[in-house]
Amino acid sequence: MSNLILALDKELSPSVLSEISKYIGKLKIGYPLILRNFSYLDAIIKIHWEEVIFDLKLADIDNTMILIVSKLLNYGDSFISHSFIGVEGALDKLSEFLKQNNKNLYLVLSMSHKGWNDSFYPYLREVARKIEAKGFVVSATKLNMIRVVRDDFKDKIIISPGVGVQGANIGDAICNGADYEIIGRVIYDAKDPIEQAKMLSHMQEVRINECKRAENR
Ligand code: BMP
Repeated sequence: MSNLILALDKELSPSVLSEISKYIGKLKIGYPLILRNFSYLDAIIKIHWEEVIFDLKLADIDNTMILIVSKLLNYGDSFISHSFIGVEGALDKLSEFLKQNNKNLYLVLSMSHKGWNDSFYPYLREVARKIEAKGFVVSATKLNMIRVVRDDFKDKIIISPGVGVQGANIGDAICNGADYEIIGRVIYDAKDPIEQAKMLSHMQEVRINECKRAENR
């Protein structure tokens, strides 16, 4: 299985997704699909995924975030929240609630778009150190930030968006310390999404092997 996460922001048929899941084990679902309807969600989570991650990028008070994730507890394994909202009255209670329900939390530490300001990272790191998260979202378009976060958090999972349309090359985030690369449009907009998923997982493997060999030299 590849180190890829499919960002499904546009729908693909359950039968196509079932084929893709042979190459890509993790699925990230965001608002575009949640707002579609729950019967589609029902159909696609029946496919055997290693992990279904809800990308809600939560940023609210504890009570509201808990009410939101409660609606989706039966559909997924993990939830993404912003970290800038801070600990008390927000992430403390959310992380406690998810833990009680055997669900995981990922925190956003560095985003991929130009307007994101990484000079706030020291504050986000302080928040992240106080919360028991499974891992972090760190952009593949900023390999230096992946190295910084990996250095600060040795045992957390780093998931990394920005490959393809946003400019990052496949495999580079992993070579710099990420665990998974998140890919959306390059797959769901492809003429043949199954072939594309297969090809990308192969390309990622080749690149990871290349950088492992370079490391051992
Ligand atoms: P695409 O491969 O089509 O660019 O999609 C990237 C996915 O990762 C989208 O679902 C987007 O919402 C998400 N994402 C991102 O692009 N940048 C971030 O900093 C954080 C994200 O979650």
